[in-house]
Amino acid sequence: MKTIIVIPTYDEKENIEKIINKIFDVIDSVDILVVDDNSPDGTGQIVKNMISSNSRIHILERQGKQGLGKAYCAGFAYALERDYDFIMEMDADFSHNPEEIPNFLSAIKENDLVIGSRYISGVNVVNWPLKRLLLSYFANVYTQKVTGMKIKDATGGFKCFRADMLRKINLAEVKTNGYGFQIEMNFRMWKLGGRIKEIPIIFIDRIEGESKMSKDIIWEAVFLVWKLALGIIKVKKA
Ligand SMILES: Nc1nc2c(ncn2[C@@H]2O[C@H](COP(=O)(O)OP(=O)(O)OP(=O)(O)O)[C@@H](O)[C@H]2O)c(=O)[nH]1
Ligand SMILES: [Mg+2]
Repeated sequence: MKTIIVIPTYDEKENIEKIINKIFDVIDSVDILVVDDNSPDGTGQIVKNMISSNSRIHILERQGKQGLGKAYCAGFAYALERDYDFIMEMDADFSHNPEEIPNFLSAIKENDLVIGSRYISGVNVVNWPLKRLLLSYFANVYTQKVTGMKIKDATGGFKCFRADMLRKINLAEVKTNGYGFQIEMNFRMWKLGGRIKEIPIIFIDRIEGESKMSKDIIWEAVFLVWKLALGIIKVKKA
């Protein structure tokens, strides 16, 4: 079974080499794909230097910052073309702990989507300002209420997809680009009848590099859940 971990990056020069090395310390039987949007800080070059001595590392370079959703869709298309069985998502900024990757790979054996959840047993978030935590927590309550999806953490980006299910989604139709992208992908998998499992993770706020969170990303997600719930965005059904 072949697994690839897709890591989108924009200006992650402080983190990218460390996170790749840490992932391989934990598990050496995976490939890593960095999707870099031509980061001005040279993140792409750091990855290319690493590729010269490790064939498990890959890079997809895009012309400029086009948002997280588009980066992920490009990364998924790359992985699906190359026949990986499992496709993981993960941030570059150490908010997602590589030590938890084996838990995803174990749970995906019997599921189609495994979601790392901050809100299964209490609130497992370290170092986030209260404002950011409340935003995330209530965004998830709101998403559950409006869409009816029983997912406690629908906005997180530490996930693993079974490629055969991901293939059923037309990636060109995926609309959302900010953190609503995660909600939209979960919704599409749910409507396809995918087996979805949440496993607990501990989320740690980034220590190095800068956040790309913005008001636009929040508003996009606020409207997205209604568009999904009301069928304004059409998704394939099982
Ligand atoms: N390729 C690409 N990667 C992006 C883009 N925006 C964010 N990323 C990456 O996506 C991951 C998540 O972005 P973050 O900035 O950490 O977003 P966040 O987790 O919501 O916010 P903070 O953790 O508070 O910074 C990181 O690895 C970013 O480098 C983008 O437009 N293109
Ligand atoms: Mg982050």
